[in-house]
Amino acid sequence: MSRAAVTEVKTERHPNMATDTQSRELTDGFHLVIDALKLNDIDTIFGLPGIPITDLTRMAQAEGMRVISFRHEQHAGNAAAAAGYLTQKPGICLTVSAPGFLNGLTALANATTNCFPMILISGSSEREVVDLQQGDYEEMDQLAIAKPLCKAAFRVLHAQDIGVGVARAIRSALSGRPGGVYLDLPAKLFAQTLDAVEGRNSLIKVVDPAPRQLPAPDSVQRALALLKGAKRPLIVLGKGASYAQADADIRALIEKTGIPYLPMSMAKGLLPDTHEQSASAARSYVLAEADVVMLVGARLNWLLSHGKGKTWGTPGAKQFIQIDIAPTEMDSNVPIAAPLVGDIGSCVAALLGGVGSGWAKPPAAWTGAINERKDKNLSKMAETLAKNPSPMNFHSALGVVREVIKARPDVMLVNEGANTLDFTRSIVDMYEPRKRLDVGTWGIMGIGMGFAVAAAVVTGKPVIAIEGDSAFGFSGMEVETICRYNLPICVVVFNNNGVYRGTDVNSSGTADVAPTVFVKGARYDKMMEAFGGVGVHATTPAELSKAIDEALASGKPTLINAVIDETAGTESGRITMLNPQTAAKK
Ligand code: ADP
Ligand code: TPW
Repeated sequence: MSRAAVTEVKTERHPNMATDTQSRELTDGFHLVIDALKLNDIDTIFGLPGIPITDLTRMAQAEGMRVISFRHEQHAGNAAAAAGYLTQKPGICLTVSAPGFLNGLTALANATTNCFPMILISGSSEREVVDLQQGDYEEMDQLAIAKPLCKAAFRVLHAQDIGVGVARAIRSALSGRPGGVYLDLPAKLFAQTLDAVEGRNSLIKVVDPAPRQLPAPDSVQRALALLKGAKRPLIVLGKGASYAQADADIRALIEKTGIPYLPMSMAKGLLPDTHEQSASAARSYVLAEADVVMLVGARLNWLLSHGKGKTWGTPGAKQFIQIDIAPTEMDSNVPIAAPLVGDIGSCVAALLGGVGSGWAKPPAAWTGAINERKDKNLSKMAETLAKNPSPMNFHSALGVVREVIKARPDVMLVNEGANTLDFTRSIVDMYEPRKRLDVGTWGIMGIGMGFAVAAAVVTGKPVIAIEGDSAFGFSGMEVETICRYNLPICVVVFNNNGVYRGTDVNSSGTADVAPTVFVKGARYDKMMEAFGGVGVHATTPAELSKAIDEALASGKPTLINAVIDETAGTESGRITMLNPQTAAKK
C-alpha cells in the first residue's frame, strides 16, 4: 500500500488532559487507483499525461509501474488493446478529459470489435458543471459517449469506491467475450483522501476474472457426431483461438483428427504455417468444397464472406460447428448446426476427450485434393518470389521478410496497409502462436506503432512492423516513442508513393495531385534518424535483408524506407470489390 501522506491529527482525549497529537496515515484517489491496478497484477500503463492525470502517471511510475507515454492517445489505446490480447490481462490506456478521451476512443471501440480486453481510463471534468453544460475545462459527458462503443462503462465518484470500479472494469473486460471497458475518473476523485487502512480494505483482488465456461455435454456430442460424419471436414481457427492460449490442445485436436485447417490472419502460427494440414494455400478450394466446417474463435463476418455466397460453394451444402464463448454469435449469418458455447480451452479439451484414439482420419480423396492444390499454388508462389524485379515489388521485398521470420520465428510481426497487408499475410509464414498483430476485424489503419510498442514492451522480443506508407502515416509520430524507450522495433515502410499505389492522376487539370497520391520519393527513414534511431533507405531485397538483420542484431530502433514499385498492387488490395460501383459515369 503506498503512502499518500502522514497527517497530524489533533484529538481531544479528555477535557482534563492536554491536547494530544497522533499520526494517522492517509491515502488518496491517485494512490488507490494505482494500488487497485497493482493488486490485480497490472504493471503497465499506456497513456498521455495532462490535467487531471499528470500526477497519476508520475506516481504510478514512482510506485513501480511501467508508464509508457505516447504522442497521441489513439496509439496508447492501441498499445493497451494489443497488450490485452497478448497477455489475457486488460491493457490500460490512460488519457486526459474530452479530447484525450476521444482520441483514445477509437482504440477502445476497435478493441471491443476485436474482442481484446482493455480499459480506457480517462480523467474527466466536474460533474456538476458538465451536467449543467456550464462550460467547464474540457467539458464532455464522457461516460454517455463511451457506453455504446464498449462492453461496459463505469464512473467512480468516491475514493472508497475505486476498488470496486477497477474490479468491475477488469471483470467486464475479461469475462465472457473479452472487450473494451471505459472507466471515468473525475478530477475531484484523485485528491480525495481516506484513512489508509480503510483505503486498503476497500480494494478488491478479482478472483477468477475469466471463469471457464464448460460446454454442455450434449453440445459436445452433437459437434463430434457432425464432425465424424463429415467427408470433407475443415477447421477454421480465428484470433479467439489464439487469444485463448489453448495452443497444445488445439494442435492435438487438429493432429489427432487429421482435419485440414485454415488460420485467419491473427491465428497464423497457432500451428506453424508450414504444417502439413494447413490448407492456407488452398483457401478458396476448401471454403467452397468442405461439407462440415468447425469455427474455433472465428466469426462468420465479412472476413469469411458471412458464411455464404460464391466463396462457400453450393448454397445449403455446408454445415457449421461453431465454438465461441458468446452464445449470441450463433446463427448471426447462417444457421449453426452444432453450436458449442464455452471457452475455447474447455470446448477443445471436451472434443479431444471424445475423439479418443480410434478416430478415422478424413477421406484421402479430400486431403489429397487439397494437397494437390497446395503444391500447385506453393510452387507458383515460389516462382514469383524467386524473381528480382527492379524496382522492388511487394513479392520480392516480402520474400526477404519471409526468410527473416523463418530464421527468427520468435520475432513479433505487426502488419498494416492494403496490398502490404494482403501480401504479407499470404507470403510470410508464421511459426509460433500470437506473433502476428494486424488490422483485425475492422481493417483499421493506424494500429502499427501502438501495436509494435506493446509487442516490444509486453514480450521483450524484437518486433518487425511491415507498414504500407499510408498506413504508417497514421501513427508515424510514435517513432519518437520507440526511440525514447529504446525499443527493439524495426519498422519497414513499403513506400509506393501513395494510398494503395502512387500512380493516380488528377483528371480535373488543377495543380493538386490525385487524392491517393503522396510526395514522391519521400524518405521516411529520416523520421527515425530525427530521434536518434537508425534510418535505412533500401531499394533492393539485398539492402532490405541486410538492414533487417542489422536491426535484429542491434536491437536499435530502426526504420527502413523500402522503395516499392509505385505501379505494383491494386486498389484496396484484395477487397477491391467492396468499393461501391456505379453504373453512372464517374
Ligand atoms: P477472426 O477475425 O480471426 O476470424 P474473430 O475476431 O472474428 O476472429 O472471432 C473471435 C471470436 O472468438 C469472437 O466471436 C469471440 O467471442 C471468441 N472468443 C474470444 N475469446 C474466446 C475464448 N476464450 N473462448 C471462446 N471464444 C472466444
Ligand atoms: C482509420 C482506408 C484502407 S487501406 C489504406 C487506407 C487509407 C492504406 C493503403 O495504402 P498503404 O498500403 O498503407 O500505402 P499499400 O500496400 O496498398 O500501398 N482510415 C482508417 N482505416 C482505413 N482502413 C482506411 C482509412 C484504407
